[in-house]
Amino acid sequence: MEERKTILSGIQPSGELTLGSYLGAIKNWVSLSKDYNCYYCIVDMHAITVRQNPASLRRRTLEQLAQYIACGLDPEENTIFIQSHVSAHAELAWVLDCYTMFGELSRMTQFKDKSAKYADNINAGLFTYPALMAADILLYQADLVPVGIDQKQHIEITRDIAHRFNGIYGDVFKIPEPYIPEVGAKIMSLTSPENKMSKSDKDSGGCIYIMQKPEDIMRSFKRAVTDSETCVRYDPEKKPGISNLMTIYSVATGKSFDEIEKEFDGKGYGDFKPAVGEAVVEMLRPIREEAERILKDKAYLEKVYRNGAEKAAYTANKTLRKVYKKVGFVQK
Ligand code: ATP
Ligand code: LTN
Repeated sequence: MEERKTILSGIQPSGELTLGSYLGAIKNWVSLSKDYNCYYCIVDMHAITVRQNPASLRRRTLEQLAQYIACGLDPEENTIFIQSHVSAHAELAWVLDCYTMFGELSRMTQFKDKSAKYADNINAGLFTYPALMAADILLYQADLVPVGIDQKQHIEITRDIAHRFNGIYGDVFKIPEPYIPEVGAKIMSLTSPENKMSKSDKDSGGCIYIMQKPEDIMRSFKRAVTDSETCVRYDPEKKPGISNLMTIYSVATGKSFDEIEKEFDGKGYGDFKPAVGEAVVEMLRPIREEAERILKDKAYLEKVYRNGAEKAAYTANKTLRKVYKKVGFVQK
């Protein structure tokens, strides 16, 4: 039998999971989880590149774990773990730091954005963030990394680091590919559709959270920014707000843009906006209810993250040992 390909992805517990991260990443994680050998982590070490409140970080990490499972990731079938529980991530990140160039890190758009946003805390971790992310991916010899389009540059630098390392020491790392959805790779803010929907957005109306109450979701969709026309037509340049709502509706219902244009032909935004809201409410309802249920069972969550860390560490340590040997560290 051909060996199953490996998938790895992660999300920072730096805020509540959004509709953007669900449609851009987690939805693909779930569909890939049936056919691949999957590792999904909560990257708490990445989260501290921005100052976090310790109690909130701890709470959100467990909530995010419950939400992963509620979205449909079965912990028996997938390895679900917390990044800081597998020390190989920090260890490989240090080695990779020494094979990552200052110049290439300076070109990362996420670093430029975050250092502008958190100008009083431009720490070294924020700068070397991509080397830790490369370690996350390369430790598991991942073939595919399902993410939204904003993470493509980070997968590219991971590939460059891996090529550089392999070029010196032989085939140590598998070269990973990004796996980006055709529709939903970049969900935009509902209030400023020229910006990505982001959990750290200060304007909470622009963002939908997967645990949000139905009435709040409906309110945000009803208030979504559109344009001065009245027709539902896909044109991201001229109609960014409506095109974003069409994208959301398309992924939530499985309908194509053509079908959506026909469905709302002759109807105005007053019909379309609540229809998108309802589709999202129905898509998220079972996830929210299941996550609330799972979150009450702390013993179960603990079992999941302990098992996950044990399984992940087994694979990660194999790669780490190989790397240590290749670079010339004396074996224990
Ligand atoms: P932050 O505001 O802290 O930058 P974020 O809301 O952008 O966070 P991340 O935790 O960086 O979310 O992203 C988690 C995953 O979801 C990544 O794979 C990312 O590409 C994807 N993702 C995040 N936001 C969106 C979005 N608006 N559209 C599509 N995919 C997204
Ligand atoms: N950089 C990503 C989070 C992240 C990640 C990873 C994604 C950290 N490690 C490994 C995929 C694979 C972000 O900011 N969303």
